[in-house]
Amino acid sequence: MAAWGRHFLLAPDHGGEYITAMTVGRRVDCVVGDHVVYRHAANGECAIERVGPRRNRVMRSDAFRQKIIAANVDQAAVLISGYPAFDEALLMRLLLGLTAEGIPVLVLVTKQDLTRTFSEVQARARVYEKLGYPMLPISALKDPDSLIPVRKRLTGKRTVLLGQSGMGKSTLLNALVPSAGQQTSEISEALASGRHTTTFSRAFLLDDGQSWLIDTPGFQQFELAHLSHWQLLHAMPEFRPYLGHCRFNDCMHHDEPGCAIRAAAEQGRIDAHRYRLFQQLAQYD
Ligand SMILES: Nc1nc2c(ncn2[C@@H]2O[C@H](COP(=O)(O)OP(=O)(O)O)[C@@H](O)[C@H]2O)c(=O)[nH]1
Ligand SMILES: [Mg+2]
Ligand SMILES: [Zn+2]
Repeated sequence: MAAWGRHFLLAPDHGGEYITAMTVGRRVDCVVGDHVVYRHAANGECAIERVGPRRNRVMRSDAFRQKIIAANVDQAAVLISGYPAFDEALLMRLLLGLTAEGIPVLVLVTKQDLTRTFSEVQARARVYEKLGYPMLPISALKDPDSLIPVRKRLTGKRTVLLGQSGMGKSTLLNALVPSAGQQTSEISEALASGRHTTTFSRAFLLDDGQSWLIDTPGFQQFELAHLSHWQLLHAMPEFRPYLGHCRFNDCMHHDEPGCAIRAAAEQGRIDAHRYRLFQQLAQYD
């Protein structure tokens, strides 16, 4: 249910109160959404012994380490706003990471009440909607009714909330789970035992009793060192029809002659800005 360093909050299968547990040893590593096996240790604490298989992972990585943010989710809600302006390269990396894991994405365009900046970001979000990422406009601060379609999308699912800092994630969470703030301070007390908490992930049950929202720390980076060039290419929905149609089998879709993807971008069949951003981020490989 919640993860703070090596401390975790577990919801036992048999029901009842949540319990706190720790991982011991370097080999056990778990995240919100995991299924785990735990045992009661002699000192009265609980220790996590094993982590079950994961059907998917929300994950970022650089050359040195991988960071799994959550596992076993049904979908991700990605927040973008016009003010502060969202970073489209970051959005793309997020969607690539999620799409590569087979996690469906819902794009929430926030702060609809800020009309001028909203219309700019919505125009850009329509590009993503055409690619198959459903988009909903919201104003968590000013218009509670805008959240009705969001609640519908969340029903019965485990949804991880993701977004760069400032997009309105906390505001949305507090609107959907009024007790979130209080629950968060309680859990940080229980898990951090007096230490100053900074970031942790936590799952909240919505009032309907059947939908889960996983809150995650905001971020300004989302690297994908764990994905191959092939995986990145296949996570771009608009590239798929053109893959295999380039002149050279080993085309990197950069400046090779006869590249079907570049031609599609030049002719406006693929969004040129996304093509350019892909060029930049695929340099990792
Ligand atoms: N006008 C407006 N401001 C919002 C809305 N949602 C969030 N904000 C503001 O945007 C800022 C960042 O919001 P916050 O929820 O803390 O973002 P987070 O960093 O993603 O958790 C705060 O000043 C919020 O009051 C909204 O729907 N409309
Ligand atoms: Mg926040
Ligand atoms: Zn090519």
